[in-house]
Amino acid sequence: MKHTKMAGLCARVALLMPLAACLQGATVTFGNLVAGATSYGFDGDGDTIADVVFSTTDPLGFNTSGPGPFQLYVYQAGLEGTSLLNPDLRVDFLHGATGSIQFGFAVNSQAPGANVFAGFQLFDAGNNLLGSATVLGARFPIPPIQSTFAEGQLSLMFSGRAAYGLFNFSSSSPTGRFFLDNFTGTFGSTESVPEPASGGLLLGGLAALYWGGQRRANRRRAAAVRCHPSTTNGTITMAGRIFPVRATSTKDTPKSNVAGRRRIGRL
Ligand SMILES: [Ca+2]
Ligand SMILES: [Ca+2]
Repeated sequence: MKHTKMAGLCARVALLMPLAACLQGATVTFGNLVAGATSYGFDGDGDTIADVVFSTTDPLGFNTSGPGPFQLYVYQAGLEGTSLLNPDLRVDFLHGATGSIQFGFAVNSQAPGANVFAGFQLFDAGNNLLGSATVLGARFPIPPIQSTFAEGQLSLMFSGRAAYGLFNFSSSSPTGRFFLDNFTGTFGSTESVPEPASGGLLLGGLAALYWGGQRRANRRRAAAVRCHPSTTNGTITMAGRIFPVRATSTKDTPKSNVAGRRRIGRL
């Protein structure tokens, strides 16, 4: 029986372990971006040191006005900047990034085309290219309308540890602007607890729950053993305390048993 319960717990741990790993990613939403700033820092672990830093060479800096509410992949307010440069934006990872990067983007073009896109390149600390991707912007159905501006979602899986990334956005508008939002990845410092420790804590917590339950069950069994009726003097003894037996009719028996169980439960 115990083995069966432990097997059940192990199965639950196995189900929860991937969840713990997933929690180590982070999504940057630029909610506190300051208009006019030329850089934006994301502090994933709360130690006041930015772990992911976005920067532009545009002296006018970023904007926060955004493309409006009718977009699928970009929400007010993301990070807005000029798309007239190449690169338009750079991101640096203080602790490196691993696995994959994903983000939503839009540009101020209403008509999709070959010159409406987002391009992204990732490099390691030795300036070696780890991966790159380009996604054309499109307008998606958002019933009863569709995206106001061409947009898309770029996903890039890669091996190694990325040190920085370069963005190049393109818009068909002469006042080219891009919007970036929901920049998602694993940035090293986003884990407040390292992965193995997370698993250990999870196992420890489940084990404590299991053994706590066993102790409570043992106490209840011990109390039940101490609970034995005296048939000669009309009393019942529970855990050393004596209670009078009021009635012996079959009608009262279930209620008395319930009361007895409630008392045992409070011991
Ligand atoms: Ca930090
Ligand atoms: Ca550009």
